[in-house]
Amino acid sequence: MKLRHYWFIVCLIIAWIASEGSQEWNKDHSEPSLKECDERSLVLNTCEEQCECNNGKLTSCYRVRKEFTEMTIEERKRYINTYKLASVHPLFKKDYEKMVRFHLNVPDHLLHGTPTIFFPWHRWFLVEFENPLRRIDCRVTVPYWDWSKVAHHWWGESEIQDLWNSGDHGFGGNGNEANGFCVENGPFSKDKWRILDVSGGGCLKRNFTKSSFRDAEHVRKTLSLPLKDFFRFDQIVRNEYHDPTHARIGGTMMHPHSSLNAPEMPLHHSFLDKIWYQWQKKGDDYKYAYFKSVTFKLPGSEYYGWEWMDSNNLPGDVKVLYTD
Ligand SMILES: *[C@@H]1O[C@H](CO)[C@@H](O)[C@H](O)[C@H]1NC(C)=O
Ligand SMILES: [Cu+2]
Repeated sequence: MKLRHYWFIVCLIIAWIASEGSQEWNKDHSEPSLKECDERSLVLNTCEEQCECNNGKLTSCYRVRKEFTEMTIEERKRYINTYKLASVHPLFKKDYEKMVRFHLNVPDHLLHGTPTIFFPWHRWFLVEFENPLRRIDCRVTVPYWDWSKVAHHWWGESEIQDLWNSGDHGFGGNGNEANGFCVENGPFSKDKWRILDVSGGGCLKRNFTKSSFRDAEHVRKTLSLPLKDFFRFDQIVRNEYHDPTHARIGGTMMHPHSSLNAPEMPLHHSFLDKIWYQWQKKGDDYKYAYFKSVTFKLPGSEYYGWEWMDSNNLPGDVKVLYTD
């Protein structure tokens, strides 16, 4: 018996030395393979963040937000499935409900009626909303919907590219007037998905008003506004881009108390955030315009608006970029 124990311990020691040795060996051979990324080149990491190669390490990684209808079918399905999981699964639903409540608890006139918090509050919201989705699948970011590209036919549902397509890569179409404007097709149809009780419950509703949105030329002109016209810029985004989109989609998107529950809401606000991001890119004076003068915290958050001005360096070590 004793001898057997002795041999067992000897074997353990040999195994330990061998494993140490092989770890060393692995270390020696894995380092050069990391250095294979070209210095300063842009590389996607396993979470599909865009990183820079620095001394063989991936640093400065950005979440990449893309235009929904330009994403591959696979990416679109991934986003929708993750969103659905986040909004119904017991493990994640609490985070989702928290987000819906955030919106409920901020007076609408403060959030949308003045420049005071509109841009930074929604930028903060997008990251808060995106984080739980990324805990489910770290490749997921909140896409944006560029309605200006389809301004005169934004309500289309039949093309594979349409946001409102009824396939499992789309958001489903207009509501059915004969049935209280409930959406009856796609992944969010009334038999598959429900609005949270805190914001009214029931089916997702839409009641499209089929008139044009502002077009790409309009957005281009808005982006070309000079620094001194910040308030004009802000006003156009809120009054001519933000409000009409909620109103023309109608139904759940129409009312401040329910709109955060509409699956299309983050995509709409992601586009408005991109417009601010593009305007800010024109220079540091554009990037840091106005919000330093707002001295109270964003309602529902621990942050000041000015902490959300630089998408290269957001609170929580978050970096965001938008592709065109
Ligand atoms: C639905 O949309 C139509 C057309 O815009 C509008 O006239 C009507 O009032 C809306 N109905 C509801 C219940 O929102
Ligand atoms: Cu909104």
